[in-house]
Amino acid sequence: MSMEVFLENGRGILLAYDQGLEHGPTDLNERNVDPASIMGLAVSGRFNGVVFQKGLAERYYDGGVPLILKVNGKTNLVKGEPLARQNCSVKRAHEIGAKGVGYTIYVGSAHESIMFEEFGRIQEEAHKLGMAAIAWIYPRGEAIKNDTAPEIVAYAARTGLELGADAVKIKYTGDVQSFRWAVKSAGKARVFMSGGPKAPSEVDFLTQVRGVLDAGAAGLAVGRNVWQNSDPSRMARVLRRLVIEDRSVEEAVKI
Ligand code: FBP
Repeated sequence: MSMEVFLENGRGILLAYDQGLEHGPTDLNERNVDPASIMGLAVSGRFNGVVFQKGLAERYYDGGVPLILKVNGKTNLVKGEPLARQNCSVKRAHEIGAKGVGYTIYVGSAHESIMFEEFGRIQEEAHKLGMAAIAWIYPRGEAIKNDTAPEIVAYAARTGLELGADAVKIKYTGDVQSFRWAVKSAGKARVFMSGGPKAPSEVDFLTQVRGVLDAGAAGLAVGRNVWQNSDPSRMARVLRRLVIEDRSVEEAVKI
């Protein structure tokens, strides 16, 4: 299944908003705690897709941009080896209007085989319905000492390709050269950078994004670095200039 619906000039910026489940409302403020504000931002900021869990999608998705329905997730209250099981069927995601499903796989976890099995089934069901299957691939658990080490990130990317993901969402290694190997390892699976906590400065974040693009990635799936920004709409415009229009950081911020 193609990712084309989420791409413009071969690039895409996806607005992620499942942190209320993954981290709790401590990530949110008076404004962005309202999912309707994020749906509005996705449309006005011309994002290439928005990522919701089922509960938000059913109540707030308005069809303004393509939807990726996240079909698994967990809170950060659970300790030990990470496992996130499926919580929404692919059929339901399709009924809600999703063009893709998202699923997190914690590679390296003692429970990775359960997530491999679930993702395998979800990918087949999604493709039958003409939807993309996007894997958030996060190396995590006792066995993982450094989840951004180049060989670990490349392994994560490759795992997504091996399991049939149309796109993989992985963390940046911190330098273009090593991330290029991760992108190569992902083969025909498109690579999206995972945003992470709000960066110390806007330029730090944008420089990371420029790095992943220069390494051959398709774009990014980002949440906190956009909707925690003091001016999310401006950040959306800057990101479009950087990612879709392929400008330098210096040019992109001149708005
Ligand atoms: P951010 O840009 O806010 O990091 O969002 C990307 C994302 O993958 C979300 O979809 C997810 O909620 C979160 O990161 C998971 O973060 P982690 O598991 O690293 O705490």
